[in-house]
Amino acid sequence: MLSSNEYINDKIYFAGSIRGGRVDAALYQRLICYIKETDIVLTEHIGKMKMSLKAQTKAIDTHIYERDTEWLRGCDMVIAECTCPSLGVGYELAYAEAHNIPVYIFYDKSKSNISAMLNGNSYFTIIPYEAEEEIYPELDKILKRNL
Ligand code: 6K6
Repeated sequence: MLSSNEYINDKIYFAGSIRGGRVDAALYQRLICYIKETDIVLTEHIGKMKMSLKAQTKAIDTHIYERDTEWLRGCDMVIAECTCPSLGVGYELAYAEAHNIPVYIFYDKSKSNISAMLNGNSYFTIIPYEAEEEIYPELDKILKRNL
């Protein structure tokens, strides 16, 4: 097993719905907290409970797009929670695929159906779950903890 100071931190791009709906924001926050125990989450803001969902100016959205796509190009993997459908997350997953970044997609199969455009694409690792507790051991495997 690697000791904590031997662990190589991965840069994780955590993707979750923002303007697609914030129903799972508290879950995103817990998952981000868990990943941060050993790794670096570039997108901590996804778990913020107080986030304005109002339309922004084109200039602000351009800044968000440019910063997020730069982070996507530079990350080690994308971990997405896709129970709440989001156009932005869908775009990010395709962007990551186009840049050969590994993508892991979680969704609660008792609450939603995953898009065929994700489920049908063998590039993506899709991890359906029914209870939140099932997610954490899967994250341990993805993050290569307990080697
Ligand atoms: C403030 C007010 C409204 O929006 C903001 C800030 N918005 C965003 N900040 C950072 N990343 C964003 C923002 N909006 C979308 N994203 C990216 O798209 C995130 O990385 C999410 O994974 C994804 C969510 O897309 P939508 O379509 O659900 O917003």
